[in-house]
Amino acid sequence: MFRYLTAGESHGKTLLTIIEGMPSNLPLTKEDIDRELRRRQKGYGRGGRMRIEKDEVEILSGVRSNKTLGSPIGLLIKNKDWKNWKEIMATKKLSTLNSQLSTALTSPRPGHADLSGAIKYDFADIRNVLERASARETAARVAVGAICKKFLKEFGINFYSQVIMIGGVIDKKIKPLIDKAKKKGDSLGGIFEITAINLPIGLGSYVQSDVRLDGRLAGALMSIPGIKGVEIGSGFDAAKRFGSKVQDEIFYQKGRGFYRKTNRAGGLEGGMTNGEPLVLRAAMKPISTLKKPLLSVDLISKKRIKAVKERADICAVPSAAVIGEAVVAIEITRAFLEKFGGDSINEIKRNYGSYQKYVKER
Ligand code: EPS
Repeated sequence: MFRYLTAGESHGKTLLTIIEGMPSNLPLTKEDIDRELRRRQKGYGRGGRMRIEKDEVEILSGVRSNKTLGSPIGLLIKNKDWKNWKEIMATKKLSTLNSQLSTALTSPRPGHADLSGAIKYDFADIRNVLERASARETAARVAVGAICKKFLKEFGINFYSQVIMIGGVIDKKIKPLIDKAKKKGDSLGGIFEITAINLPIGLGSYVQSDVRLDGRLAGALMSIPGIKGVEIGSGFDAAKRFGSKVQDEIFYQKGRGFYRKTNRAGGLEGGMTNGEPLVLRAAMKPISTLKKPLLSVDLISKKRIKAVKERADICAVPSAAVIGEAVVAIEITRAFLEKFGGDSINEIKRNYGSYQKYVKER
C-alpha cells in the first residue's frame, strides 16, 4: 500500500515525512525534490516568509546511491524561520502558554482553523492551532509529489499546471490587482488547472465508492488549505448543457485503439481514467489572514475585537497550483500501484507492459 504521513509546525524546527510503498530501484536525487520545492515558493503575492525560507530536502532513509530501496523514505525539510521563533515554539514555553495569556493569541481569524481548532483541542492560545493548520505543511506534500512524479515519469506520465484566474481577472491584470490588494491590506484567491497526460485506461474503479478516482482526486485537491471548489473536465459548465453536448463520443482506429475527439469528461468516466488527458480545476479562496483584519471575538473576554494580524501571503494561487500537481500525482501513484503494483520498478514495468499490450489488442 502506498501511503505517507507528515509532521511539523509552520515555525517549528522541521517538516518531517515518511513515505511507504514506493518500489525499489527508482532513480531519485535530492535535486528531483528540491526543484519542486523551489517551484512551490515562487509566485507574485507571497509574503515575507518566502524570503526567509529556501526549501531543500534532506533524504534520511529509503534511498541509496540515488535509487530507492523499497523501504520507507524519510524526508526532512528545515524551517529557516525556526531560529526567529525558538522562544515561542520551545516545548517548555508551549506547555506553560495557557497560563501566560498575555503572550497567547486569542483573536481567531474568520475563515481560518483558529476558532474551531481552539474549541476542539481545548486551547486558549490559537497559535497551538495555526502552527499546524498553516499551509507550510504543503511543502512536505510537494516533496512526496516530486517522488511520485519521478515514478510516473518512468511510464511516460507527466503533470502540468497553470493559473487560470486570480481575483476575477486574467493575464496582465493580475499583478496590478495583487498590488491593490496589498495596499488595501487585503488578500486574493483564484483558480488553477492541473493536467496529466499519458495515463492508461482504467486507473481507479467504479466498483466501490472509495476507489472512484474522481472522488479521490477531488478529495486530494480539497485538502489543500483554502481550496473551496474542484471541477473535472467541463465541470460546472456541463450542468448547463444537454447531455448530447457534454459526453465525448467514442471512435476507433486500428493501431490507435479507442479514442475521443473531445475531452469534456476531463479524462475520467465512471471513476476511472479513460486514456484522455486528465483535466482538473480548483478554486482557492482568498487567504484568511488580513493586514486590515475583520471583526472577531476574543476567546477569553468574549469582547468584540479585530482578528489577529499575522505576517502572511496576499495571494498564494501560483503555489497552490504546484501543490495541486503534487497531490494529484500522489493520488495517481496510489491508483497506479494498486493496478500495476510490484516491489521493484522492473516488476511494475512488466505488469504495465503486459496490460498495455492487452489494451492495444482489444
Ligand atoms: C501561512 C502563513 C505564512 C505563509 C505560510 C502559510 O507564513 P508566516 O506566518 O510565517 O508568514 O508564508 O506559507 C509557508 C510558510 C510556506 O512555506 O508556504 C499560513 O498561515 O497558512
